[in-house]
Amino acid sequence: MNHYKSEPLKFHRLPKVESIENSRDFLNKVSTRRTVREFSSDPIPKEVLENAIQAAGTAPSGANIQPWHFVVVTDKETRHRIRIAAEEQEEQFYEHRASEEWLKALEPIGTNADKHFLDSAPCQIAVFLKKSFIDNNGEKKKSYYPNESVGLATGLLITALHFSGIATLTYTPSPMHFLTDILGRPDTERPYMIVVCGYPSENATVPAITKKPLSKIADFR
Ligand code: IYR
Repeated sequence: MNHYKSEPLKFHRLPKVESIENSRDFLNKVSTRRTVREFSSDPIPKEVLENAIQAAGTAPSGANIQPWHFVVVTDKETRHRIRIAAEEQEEQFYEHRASEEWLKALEPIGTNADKHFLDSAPCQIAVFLKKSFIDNNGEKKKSYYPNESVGLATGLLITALHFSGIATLTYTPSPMHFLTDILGRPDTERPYMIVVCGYPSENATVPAITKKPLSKIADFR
């Protein structure tokens, strides 16, 4: 039996001029995104978070399995528990696990084991990757291309938040299985990233770094 059910594509073809204009507008807008590490405690409107996560959920995924789950953590105690657990790992990382070469690469970013932003930022979105899932027949099935899929969704998430005026920090303590325990997620999921979000604190600074120009990241053949 063929289970492929199709429907008409809804696609609005833009006139060339509008297409170019939109591409330029988007580039200008997205170019102002910076990873922020100093946050004010001002809360984020709930609908902004809901819409951004729904935007993330539009990402393409292997066999449309949508192998992601987002836990939005605004509860102060839970955020603090995550900070304590993350800093424990980070101390190990900076003191023992990171190679000299890695520490050198992080120097221009100015990071260290102190993760105060996990307390100060009003929200942490914990992104989980579903290695497997239960299908409609109650059977356990594995996900396809979950890394690629969840990466795409997380990229959309930070872009949607940026577009909504929210600053983010894509944070990956390593290892981060502590998130599975603290947030009570099943072991069929792997913690993928913490997207720390909020408004930058007044006088927040960011590392003076630049993005590579087009000529260094692409060639046209
Ligand atoms: N997880 C550590 C180390 C770190 C690693 C990379 I790669 C970065 O781009 C930044 C930091 C930390 O967050 O401090």
